[in-house]
Amino acid sequence: MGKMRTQSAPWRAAAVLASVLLVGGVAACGNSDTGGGGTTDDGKITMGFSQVGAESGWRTANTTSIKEAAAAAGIELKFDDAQQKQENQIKAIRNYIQQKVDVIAFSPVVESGWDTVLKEAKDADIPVILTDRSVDSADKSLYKTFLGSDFVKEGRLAGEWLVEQKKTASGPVNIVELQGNTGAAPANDRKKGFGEAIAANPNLKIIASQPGDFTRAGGKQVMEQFLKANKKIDVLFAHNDDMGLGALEAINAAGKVPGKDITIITVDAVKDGMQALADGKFNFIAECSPLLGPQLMDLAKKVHAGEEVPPRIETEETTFTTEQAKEALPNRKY
Ligand code: GYE
Repeated sequence: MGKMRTQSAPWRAAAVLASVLLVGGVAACGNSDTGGGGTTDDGKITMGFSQVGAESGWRTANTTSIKEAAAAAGIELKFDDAQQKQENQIKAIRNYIQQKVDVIAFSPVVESGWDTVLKEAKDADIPVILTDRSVDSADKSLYKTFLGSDFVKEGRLAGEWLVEQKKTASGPVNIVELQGNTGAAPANDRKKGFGEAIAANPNLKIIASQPGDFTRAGGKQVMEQFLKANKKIDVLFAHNDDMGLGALEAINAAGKVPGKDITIITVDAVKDGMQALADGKFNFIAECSPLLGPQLMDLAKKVHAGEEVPPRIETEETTFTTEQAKEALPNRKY
């Protein structure tokens, strides 16, 4: 008997250990607290999301939209704020891969330099969804889809409005441009679209163009420099509302009247921007919607289920003049 016991005990211990591992393993798949992901048995999807930062009103609204939509869709969200640093985003994505989340979604702070980490996600069989901003990777198989705005179009709409406004201008119209963070898709593309549109009138000239990093502080500081260096500034094109709002302070401090002495065009149409437009301090805004959460969660469910999704999903947007901003403001959600 004694002999039997010594023989069976290790066997039984191994069997118990195996079943513990099995149960533990299955449980870990559906439980993000343990860092689990992979194939869930309870249908709960875990999403790892790497956000750009908290640089603007747009970004805050985007983060809220994603968090609310994840909760509403029953998706377990792991969220990381990269503080506008690519290295932080790469680190967050690698963590999500290690934790075996079901889906990775992110808004790339800049366009270039993602191939290696995206390849790592692909090799780990974790689908990636790009949201808001895109990457310039030649290998489109590295991500499932890109959900976001057409930034070139936003720049073009801003430029076309200006061309129309200045069609009777006989002399040069001096434009200064506040760009988003260097290398970001919305900075590159809005610059491109705007530049192409204003080429229709050779009187329209960009005399200075610098990054203000999409922040109010950046917009204020760079606008101060523009005002110091240039006597005659007729137009400001800011790649987002926040930089335009920061620039207002610099323009006021220089004793000029925003919206009158200097025509101000921005992008986004967040509440503060829309208020400035309604007040006549801004003159035109090309809208960019941050409310991407619900569509993102739908896409996550689809790619997780192995369904095909379109490679590009474009956000619908409009433009606003002062009159239109006054009308839209009371119902503006963000
Ligand atoms: O316009 C700006 C934000 O990527 C579309 O990023 C987004 C841009 C948005 O900081 O306000």
